[in-house]
Amino acid sequence: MDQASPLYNKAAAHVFFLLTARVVYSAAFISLRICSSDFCRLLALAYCQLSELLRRGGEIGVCWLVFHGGNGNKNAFKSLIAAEYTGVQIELAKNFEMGVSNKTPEFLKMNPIGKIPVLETPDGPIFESNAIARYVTRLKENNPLYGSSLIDFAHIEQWIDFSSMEIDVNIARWLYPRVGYIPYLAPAEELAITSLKRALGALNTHLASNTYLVGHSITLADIIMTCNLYVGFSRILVKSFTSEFPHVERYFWTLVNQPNFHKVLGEVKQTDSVPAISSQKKPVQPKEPAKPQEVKKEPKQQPAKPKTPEVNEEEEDAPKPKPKNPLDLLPPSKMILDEWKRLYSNTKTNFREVAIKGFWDMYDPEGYSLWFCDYKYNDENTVSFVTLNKVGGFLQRMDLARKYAFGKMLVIGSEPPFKVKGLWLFRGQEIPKFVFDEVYDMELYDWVKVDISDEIQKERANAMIEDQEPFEGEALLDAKCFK
Ligand SMILES: N[C@@H](CCC(=O)N[C@@H](CS)C(=O)NCC(=O)O)C(=O)O
Repeated sequence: MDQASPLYNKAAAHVFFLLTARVVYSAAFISLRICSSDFCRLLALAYCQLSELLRRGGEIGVCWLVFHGGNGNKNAFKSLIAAEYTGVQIELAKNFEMGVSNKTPEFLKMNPIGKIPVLETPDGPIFESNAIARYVTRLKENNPLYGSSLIDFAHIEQWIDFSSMEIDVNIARWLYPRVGYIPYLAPAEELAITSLKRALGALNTHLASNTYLVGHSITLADIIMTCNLYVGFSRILVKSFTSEFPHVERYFWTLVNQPNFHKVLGEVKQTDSVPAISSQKKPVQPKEPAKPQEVKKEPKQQPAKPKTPEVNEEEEDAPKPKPKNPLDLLPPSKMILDEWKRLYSNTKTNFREVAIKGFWDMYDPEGYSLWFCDYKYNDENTVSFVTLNKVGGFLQRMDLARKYAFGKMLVIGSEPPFKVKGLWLFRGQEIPKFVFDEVYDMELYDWVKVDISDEIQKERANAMIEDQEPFEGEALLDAKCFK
């Protein structure tokens, strides 16, 4: 070890503390034996205390790096794994409590943004997990984790940035809205997945002819990349997604099973499902600002009017009856929507002759309208289960229109990008306003009213109700019904 390195200094300090502690302890022991006076006894006890302090000082010399932020997240794993490879001991801050300890003034002095992790070092605190991992790695002079040449060093830095900006960020953009950390937006998810696939594709190409990211052994870039992939594999990247990147899979499983990784990460298991979107709610719309109420000036002397006996307080405070849905005020229709839904569900054979014919027999073009919808961003439907989830989410959000609507949604194609098209029956002559207001997916589709006098359009509607395959010359990946 280089004599100028901080580790060398700490090791020397440790030996010094231990030797001094032993000498002081021996002095204390002898004093206790030979002195009988209270003064001597006191002196001996003071020696003992001092020796204990020095012994502790020696220990602190070993655990002189204090890590704040627990050891259960990928940002902590980076430096803990680097420490295993480097032979550095890191002490975890005792009784760390997320959301409490990282909000104290002492913590904010170490990291003004109040996020974890933070590493306390003899030379001051460090925040940002990559910076901490770099520091831990550089505690060892010529650490192979940092390569053996300037170009290796540059490539290690390159892959650390790539892993942070192209992999980690896009996993987070996909995962966080699904688990409710940030609002969910379908087009934002599409973009995250497309960007992640692009990054994983590039990584896969590199790993097709390289075991590790840089050179022929594990470097800090592998540690940081694996920690970022760990979040993906364990939370959202299911096997059917990762199998498109076989070299990334091989790389990931090889690394997480290295003893130094395993010590920190434990047994790693790939998730078998993409988390369902935790909140189906649209972000709350800001309410219109209340109009300032005119204050009527009462003549000063006029006594307060006694309450009329007919109106009691309870009645005044009673909630106003919910305004009726305007669709309930439409003239009655001869078409009973539930009857059609029952016919659709109960027809198992001769669908054309029974259900489709029944539909047109029941259909009331005055009371209802039919609409084709076509997803505007079909190019982004590159992942089958994400496309299916998207359609599933749309149908869930349509729940509020169940009394007034019936719908069929087709996911079309056997290869990505998949097309999403549908047919909807709505009460009234227009798509109800409350549906457009409440279901944000509506804006993601183009809507065209079906002209039922046009036999071609009518036949297209039939094919959709029937899940006819091939549909417009293509296989169906799935057909979902809203009823
Ligand atoms: N870029 C930072 C991210 C740190 C971060 O986001 N930490 C999260 C926990 S993993 C946190 O402390 N969140 C608490 C908060 O946002 O107040 C790093 O790599 O260290």
